[in-house]
Amino acid sequence: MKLYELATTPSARRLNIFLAEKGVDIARIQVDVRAGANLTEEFKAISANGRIPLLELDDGSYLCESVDICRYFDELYPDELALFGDSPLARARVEMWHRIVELDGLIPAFQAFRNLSGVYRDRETCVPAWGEESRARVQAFLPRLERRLAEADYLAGERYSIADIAAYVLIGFLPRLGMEVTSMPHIQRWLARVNGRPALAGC
Ligand SMILES: N[C@@H](CCC(=O)N[C@@H](CS)C(=O)NCC(=O)O)C(=O)O
Repeated sequence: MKLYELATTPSARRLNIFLAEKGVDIARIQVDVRAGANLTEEFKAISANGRIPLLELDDGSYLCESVDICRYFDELYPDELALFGDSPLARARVEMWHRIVELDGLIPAFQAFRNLSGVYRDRETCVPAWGEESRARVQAFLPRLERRLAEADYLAGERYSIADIAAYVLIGFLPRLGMEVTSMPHIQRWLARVNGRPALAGC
C-alpha cells in the first residue's frame, strides 16, 4: 500500500495522527497540491475526490477521504484503542462528536482559509464574504467545544477517539485563521492531555 499526501496539510495530518496511534507505517508519496499536482488528468483518474490523502491498495485500487481511510485501517488492524468506539453506544457517541467537529468546526475552518487566503485561487472562485462567515462560524463553535470539554475528559466521553483527533487538528489549524483558544481552560486541559500522547510526538 502507498499513501499519497502532503504531510503539512490538515487532512493528511488527521490521517497521520490516526496511523501513528495505531502504529501503522506505510510508504508515503508527497503530492504538492498547493502547486496543483492533484489537478492533472492522471491524478484525477485515480482519486475520486481529486484530493489528498489518497490510499493506493495492493490490488491497484484507491481509497480517498481521510476518515474512510482511517476506518479501513481500524478494521484491518483492530486494537484496544478502538478509536471509533468499542460498543454500540460508544460508536454512536464517537460518530456524533466526530461529525459535530467536522461539520461545525473543520469544514468551516477550511472554507475560511481557502476563501480568505486564496490559496487555491487557481482552481476555484474565492468569496471573501464566505470566508468571513465561515471564520465567524468557527469562532462560534469554540465555546461549544469548551463546554463539552468542561463535562468530559474527551469529546466522546471517558476515552480518546477519532473525534479528539479531528478537534486536535482543528485547534492546530486556528492560527492560520488568526484565532486561538488560550482563554479556554477546559480546551487547554484537554490539549495538555492529548499532547502527552506518545503518538503525537512525531505529528
Ligand atoms: N474530505 C477530504 C478533504 C481532503 C482535502 O480537502 N484535501 C486538501 C488538502 S487538506 C486537498 O487535497 N486540497 C487540494 C485541492 O483542493 O485542490 C478528506 O478528508 O480527505
